[in-house]
Amino acid sequence: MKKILITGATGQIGSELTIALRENYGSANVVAVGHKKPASSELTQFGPYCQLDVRDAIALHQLVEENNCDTIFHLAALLSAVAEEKPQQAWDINMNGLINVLEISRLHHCAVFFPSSIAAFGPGAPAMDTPQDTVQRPTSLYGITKVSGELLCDYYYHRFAVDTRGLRYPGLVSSKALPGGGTTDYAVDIFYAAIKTRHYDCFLHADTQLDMMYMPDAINAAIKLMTADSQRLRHRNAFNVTAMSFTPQQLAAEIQKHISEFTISYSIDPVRQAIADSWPKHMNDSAARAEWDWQAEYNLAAMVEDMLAKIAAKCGNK
Ligand code: AKB
Repeated sequence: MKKILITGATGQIGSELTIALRENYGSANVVAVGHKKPASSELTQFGPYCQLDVRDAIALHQLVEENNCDTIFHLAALLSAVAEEKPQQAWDINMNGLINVLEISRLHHCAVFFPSSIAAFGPGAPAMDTPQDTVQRPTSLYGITKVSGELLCDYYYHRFAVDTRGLRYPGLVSSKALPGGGTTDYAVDIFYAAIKTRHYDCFLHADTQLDMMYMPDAINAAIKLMTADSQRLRHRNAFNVTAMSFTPQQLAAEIQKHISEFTISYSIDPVRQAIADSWPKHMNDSAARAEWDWQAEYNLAAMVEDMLAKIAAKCGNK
């Protein structure tokens, strides 16, 4: 990776991955792309930033050509809950954005990173120890775009030799950018509530178990996969990766070890609950471990400790 373009750079993964890539590959060599003006100057101050819509194939093409990019991290997408509100728009952004990136990569010989998700599985897949290769019949629109994206990336690899690689991320917990419109967002919101009001009203049931990962591990996984020896990759796209698996009740209990007065209540959002109930509780990520030595650093306790310190500092509550 010498010259990198990253779409969705203002999003939850993008805002941290851009910084990490700039640290590793040089600020001038990472072109950040977002559909809006970034909330903080961090993305624009230290390297190139371009505002464009990933559905604009001509503008995207021009940018890749002008910058002579050899790698694209394509993160721009609508997440699960918002995709249920706007299914047509989600299909348009998630699928047309991806095919634009793949076409440009075919023409310019770029490698492509595509983040899939636990959402690529549906109720027919085993919820525990979900295998790398199993039935994928997702019931959410977001999940349908993710499984279609996995297949499209496989197609571009087999048909046109585009070096596509991807991960099935679990819910991601991060201290920087807020997630927007996801089903696993509760696992971030809860920290702000714990710091600010000592109470959180959760939109998922107390015992809804889902796979999760702390953002430093998610960033590390993306870079590690993109720099892995291609000879070892049997799966390439859509590797299951996980770090921990917990319920809202278990997360709240871990937070209470640090903030004893913290309380949690539950007001269920039926749309997000139905989505969560259709997803794996715990994926098997042995293929990622075997093919590119994937290993998470953060477990629940380490993640909670770090998140509380970072969110407290962010909220001026040091
Ligand atoms: C979402 O909740 O939509 C995402 C995901 C699990 O892909 N965080």
